[in-house]
Amino acid sequence: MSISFTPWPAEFAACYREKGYWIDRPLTELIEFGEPQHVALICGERQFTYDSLRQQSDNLAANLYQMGLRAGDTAVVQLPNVAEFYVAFFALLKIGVVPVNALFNHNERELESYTEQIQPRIIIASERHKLFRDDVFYQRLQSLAPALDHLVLLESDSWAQHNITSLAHTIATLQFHRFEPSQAHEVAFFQLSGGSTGTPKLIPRTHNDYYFSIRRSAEICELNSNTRFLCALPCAHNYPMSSPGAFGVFWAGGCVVMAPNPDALTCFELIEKHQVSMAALVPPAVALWVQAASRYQEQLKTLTLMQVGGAKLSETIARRIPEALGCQLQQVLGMAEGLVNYTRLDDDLETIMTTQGRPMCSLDEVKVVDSHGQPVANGIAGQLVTRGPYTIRGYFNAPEHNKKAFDQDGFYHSGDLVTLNDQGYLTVVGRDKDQINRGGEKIAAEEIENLLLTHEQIMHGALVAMPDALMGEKSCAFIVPFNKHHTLKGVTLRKYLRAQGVADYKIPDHFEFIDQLPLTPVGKPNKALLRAQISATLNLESMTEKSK
Ligand code: J2J
Repeated sequence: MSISFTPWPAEFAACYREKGYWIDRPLTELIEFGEPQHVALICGERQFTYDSLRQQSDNLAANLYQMGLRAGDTAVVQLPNVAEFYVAFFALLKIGVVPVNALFNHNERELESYTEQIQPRIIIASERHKLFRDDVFYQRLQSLAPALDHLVLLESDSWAQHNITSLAHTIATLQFHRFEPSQAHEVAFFQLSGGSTGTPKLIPRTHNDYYFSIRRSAEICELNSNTRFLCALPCAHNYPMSSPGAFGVFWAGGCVVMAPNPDALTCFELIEKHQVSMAALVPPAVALWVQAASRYQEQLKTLTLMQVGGAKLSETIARRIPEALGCQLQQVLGMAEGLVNYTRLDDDLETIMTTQGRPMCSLDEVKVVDSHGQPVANGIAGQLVTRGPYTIRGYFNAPEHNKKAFDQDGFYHSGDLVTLNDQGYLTVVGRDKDQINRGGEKIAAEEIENLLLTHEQIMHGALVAMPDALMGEKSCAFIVPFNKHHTLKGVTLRKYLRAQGVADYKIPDHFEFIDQLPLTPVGKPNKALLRAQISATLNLESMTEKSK
């Protein structure tokens, strides 16, 4: 059975096919073109040729099939930045199993939510994550998804054997099977939404739409078999996966070098050791690279392209990148829902430094609209709304939310406030969604507010962004306790949230205790005011700090 999703209207689908954007081929094809003996993937001391990447994902696919997994089944995968992430992804798709790839820093709550939503038959995870050091959490997931009957763990058999399969062992065991991925117009896998609601939304991506977005991205970034891409961001994120990311590099027959994290010195060593030519980072990481680079220029000699996206890059840092890192900058404004914008490699310097690029395809329809949905003039800020050949028409199983996030014409309302210039380039100027962008990591305010409200001493809670020199934004929770003589403290609330099993990056960086929440005329928490308030407090603090 295939996964249900909101399809593109037939006339749009026909047009995307006619243009050659949708080619009705499965995503598994991405690893089929590389030269057999060319290195596709480097992970620590291990190197995988295209031949071995294909063979290992074949083995795993056949073994998963033997274990009883079938087309239309779903999987929750949570792996760190390791080669097995890709092996597992292609293996699952080869037999038509539809995965959602959780981020490695996701925790109980996120994994439970994905499990409830997609009802997986298999979890592929790693004992390096505290949740999978024993089988307590797996059993909890089983209680949420009755069909869940397989746990496959990355680091073989370190604990109780029953029903647990070792990923390494399964990959290495030769098996033959004829593969049948799902149809190209069907859902291939789920991507994760940054979200602005209480429950994390899932994004159904079809083979056709995702494959197009990867091919077009690879073209724009001029990838070829000599490209050596450093995957330093979490490999499951849409950006290092597809813009053009590891998948674009596989399609072009190049090589992906895995980094455990974006730490500058770790990455510089990898760049030198493996002659990396291109990397993708978020703004806080690139700022640290720029700071550290002066003493390591020798190591960065092979780097020619640095992509920056996920959050707004300050113009000051942007301008320092070419000289500090000795390479070209490319800005990327993307979203897991679809639309990706790039500055082009041959754009003039001003465009590269001051915009977040333009859509990658001529059939990306992009409008900048005011609060009534009316297009505004170029140069005026408004909300970015879009539809196109690789932008979804609806979240998975979320009819109510879809009514708000998509309009009647199928445009996705991104919640990003942007300006459009006469050349069609977008500049992000703000946000009209209840989300905090913590250096590229997205936090849905409502999710954390709902959790805070379960605390017996809390009457109201509002999570807002506060400025931060390195991260761009951090999160601040304004708390109204029931009792004026409350005993609440930041540290206890942090502990409380951690105990609820929420990912660490979502835990508020700062707490402010107040008597009442300021309200807007319609009676909602006035978050603009709260943001202004916390900015003013921080300013004052930094001024007193300086004057000491
Ligand atoms: C400002 N805000 C940005 C940018 C994303 C490529 C690159 C990034 C993502 C991503 C992605 C921004 N300047 N350059 O999926 O394929 C904010 C916007 C956007 C949201 C999407 C890709 N680049 N953003 O970040 O789904 O608010 O995807 O709507 O995680 O990040 O977040 P996400």
